[in-house]
Amino acid sequence: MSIEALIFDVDGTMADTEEAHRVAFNLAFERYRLGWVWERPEYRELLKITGGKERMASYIDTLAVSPAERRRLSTMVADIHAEKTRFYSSFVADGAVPLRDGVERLLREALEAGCKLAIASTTTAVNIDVLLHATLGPRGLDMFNAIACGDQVRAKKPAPDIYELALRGLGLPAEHVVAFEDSPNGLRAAAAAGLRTVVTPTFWTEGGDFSAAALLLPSLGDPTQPLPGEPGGRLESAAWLGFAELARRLSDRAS
Ligand code: XBP
Ligand code: MG
Repeated sequence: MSIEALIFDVDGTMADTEEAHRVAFNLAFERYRLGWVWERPEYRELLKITGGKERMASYIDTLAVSPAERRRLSTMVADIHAEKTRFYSSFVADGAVPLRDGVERLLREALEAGCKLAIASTTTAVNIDVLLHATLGPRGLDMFNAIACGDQVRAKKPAPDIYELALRGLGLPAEHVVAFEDSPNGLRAAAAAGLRTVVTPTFWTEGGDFSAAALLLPSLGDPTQPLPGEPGGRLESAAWLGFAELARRLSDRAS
């Protein structure tokens, strides 16, 4: 079956964003004088909860505070998250978060081949808008036929809802679409929506269960950033994943 669209996750997949998210969370915590600091090891664990607001709510549940204080903190989550998003989106607007190797190349190769593009992300729409503008230019958003993100769905990854919303936006069945992810939660969400998935983990997600991935690579690679040991390991025709090889490999798998 031919590939008619690619659906990309954003955080960790299109760009390695989680350090910027982590710094933004800590600045918002400081602004609200909460005394919370999420260091890298703790944040790596906290990332198992998708959604910044859900992540903060889960963290509050672990705090040794009175029920009244827990309730007070819970009522602040939305405001703290809005402040965090202001910090994060300003970092991204300043160019602090580049696209990962090969992402822009594969996006453009897919469009040139007549393939549609979509996004299925847990982060907020403003974060996606700023990232696409900062990295792909003022027309960056126009490259995508559908953008499913944030609170558009109640059940976040690993639930399939955000991918099902993106598929509806594309008007395509899952069999004709390939997903790109970086995390076990994201892979589970895409697989539950019936999508074959290419996984490119980051520091924040490496070592996860990616057994359901159709293809597992350290990154998509680029002519200027060739993948070590390729072609010949997981790739056949080049040391980076080109759209032609992706279409050939994953169309074969579907038949
Ligand atoms: C990313 C997330 C998001 C980001 C932070 O998951 O879970 O919560 O960590 O962004 P995925 P927000 O890559 O699977 O979409 O604070 O805006 O949620
Ligand atoms: Mg991700």
